[in-house]
Amino acid sequence: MKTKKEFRKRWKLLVKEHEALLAKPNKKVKKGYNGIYHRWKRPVLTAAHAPLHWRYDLNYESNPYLMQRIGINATFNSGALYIDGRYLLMVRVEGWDRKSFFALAESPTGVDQFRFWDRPVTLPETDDPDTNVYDMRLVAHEDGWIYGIFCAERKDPSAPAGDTSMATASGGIVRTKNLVDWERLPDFISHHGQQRNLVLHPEFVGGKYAFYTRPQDGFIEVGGGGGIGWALVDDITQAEAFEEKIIEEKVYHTIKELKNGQGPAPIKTTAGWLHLAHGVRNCAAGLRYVLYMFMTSLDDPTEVIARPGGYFMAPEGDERIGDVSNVLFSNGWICDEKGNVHIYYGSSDTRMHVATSTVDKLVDYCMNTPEDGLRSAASVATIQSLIDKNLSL
Ligand code: M1P
Repeated sequence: MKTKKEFRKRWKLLVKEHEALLAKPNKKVKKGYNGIYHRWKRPVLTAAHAPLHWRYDLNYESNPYLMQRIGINATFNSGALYIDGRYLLMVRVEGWDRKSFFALAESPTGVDQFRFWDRPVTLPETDDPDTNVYDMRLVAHEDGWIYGIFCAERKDPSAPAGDTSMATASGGIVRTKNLVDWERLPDFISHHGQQRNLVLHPEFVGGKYAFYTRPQDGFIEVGGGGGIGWALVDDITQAEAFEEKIIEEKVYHTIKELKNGQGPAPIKTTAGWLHLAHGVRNCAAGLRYVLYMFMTSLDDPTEVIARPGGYFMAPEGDERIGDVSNVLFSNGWICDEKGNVHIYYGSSDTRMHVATSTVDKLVDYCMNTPEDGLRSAASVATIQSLIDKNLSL
């Protein structure tokens, strides 16, 4: 048993270490800059950033050893929102118990000093309680509400006795005006399979709510379906998609061969909607998740107008290692009033990072990066034509 004095001493040390971590400044990585975006050196959030009072019972009588009673395993895949110069992340926090939940973290700079709000989000449930919730996209819709669209996972009721892995995924929807009080709406109803990657478009289209969907045959496999779909919904308080049109397909022998999914809601630019997405391929080492971009037309958001080939960002260095290794996933980015873009991405289902760029650069990247020619010979031809162009200078 520790004495009260030892207890206090250890607590002081914990607070000191935690504060030092939260105050660590971040640094732009300048070495190897590709002209498109800068990575930042430190993760912006890790499990260790979780507030101490979420984890420790601070009462000497009930916790004389000052043990951590509740553990946080990971902080990743965060939605993002920019309000009055404040950078907000809706973080997927995963506990030692494997349950994910949501918590807001805020920073004045967008690249460091992220601090969790005092309490995680108490998410209202539907009549069919969620087992696990994750990957919330935050969208300030033109209807005046801030929406949180996330994956609601439940045990598959049709699972045979003894099967403890079969699950279902649906699009959960909440909305708020103040980021504190959340109203849960019925889950998105799809007639085209499970939905683990649902995203709300920020504007009405033809007077309707528009969603990026991903119809999938099963919980993990998208199967014969898949691709980034588009669905219009009359009433978001009873969201039901009768039709889903695939606007961005998965393609053989590309970075999105196995599956793909819309990342955050797209950013509106004068040249079109900028999209960030993830693409997944399979290999002997398992699934590899990378980020890629594309653009759609302002007149018709279902028309893809730019398809830069290959990946935009792939796991590098420490990002490659984590609970689910070789994964980059993004469901949040922020465009400020000056056109600066903060891209928030999770690495290997473990921690959160930021990369920075600008709208102008990202549009240039999308419009002028050659498309994937889908064959080795086409890739070589693309390189040859760039060499020819350079040699003619
Ligand atoms: O584990 C990698 C990712 O797997 C899922 O993404 P997808 O549905 O595209 O396969 C999600 O669980 C995501 O959170 C996770 O990062």
